Amino acid sequence: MTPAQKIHLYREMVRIRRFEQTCLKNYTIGYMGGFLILSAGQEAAPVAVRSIAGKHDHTITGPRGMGAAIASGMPMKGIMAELFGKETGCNAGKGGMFSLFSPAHNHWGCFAGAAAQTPIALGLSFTLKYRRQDGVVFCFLGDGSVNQGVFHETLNLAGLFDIPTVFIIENNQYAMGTSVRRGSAFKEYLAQRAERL
Ligand SMILES: Cc1ncc(C[n+]2csc(CCOP(=O)(O)OP(=O)(O)O)c2C)c(N)n1
Ligand SMILES: [Mg+2]
Repeated sequence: MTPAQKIHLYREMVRIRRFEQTCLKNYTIGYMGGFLILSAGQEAAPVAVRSIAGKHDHTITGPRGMGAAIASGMPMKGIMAELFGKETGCNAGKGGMFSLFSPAHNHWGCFAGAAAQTPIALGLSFTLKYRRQDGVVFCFLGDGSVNQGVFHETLNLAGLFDIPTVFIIENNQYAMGTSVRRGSAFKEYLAQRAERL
């Protein structure tokens, strides 16, 4: 990477951090309602993915997905307005945190149920393959979400029908209060779950 490219990636990460800090400030004093799920320390993951994604590629996330929405190029004003429940929000202020999506930016949003985004990612990938369209789907999920049954069903179907989807496990070591060591039978690395497919 050139220095200019590195600075661009760093700027993107700082942009996410500053945006989230502003949200936190407004949320704490009660100006912003609903849910607010932040990603401090995890900004590099969506920025890195978007930096390698092509214009036909897609992203989709779990609840901790503000960074991916911002990194997709969705305007920050629309995201902020959504979080404030305003009509000018990216989903007309109807869903807040879990409605940060924009088909125009190939970003399909944050899903609240643990691993709920994984079968949807597979459906998106299947659509691309079925229509013979270019592009791949990058699906983010947390270390705890890896243990959800629906993720296993998703992996099985991806393997069975040869549907290419890139799953990115953001392992921040905890699923709420449960450490990954206590919650996962796979002790070395979580991607082991998909290796036989
Ligand atoms: C199906 C389902 N069960 C339980 C919850 C409650 N819940 C919210 S966040 C969370 C932990 C998620 O952990 P992880 O996947 O590691 O993501 P992180 O919060 O660390 O980013 C749980 C269990 C949920 N959202 N969905
Ligand atoms: Mg986690």
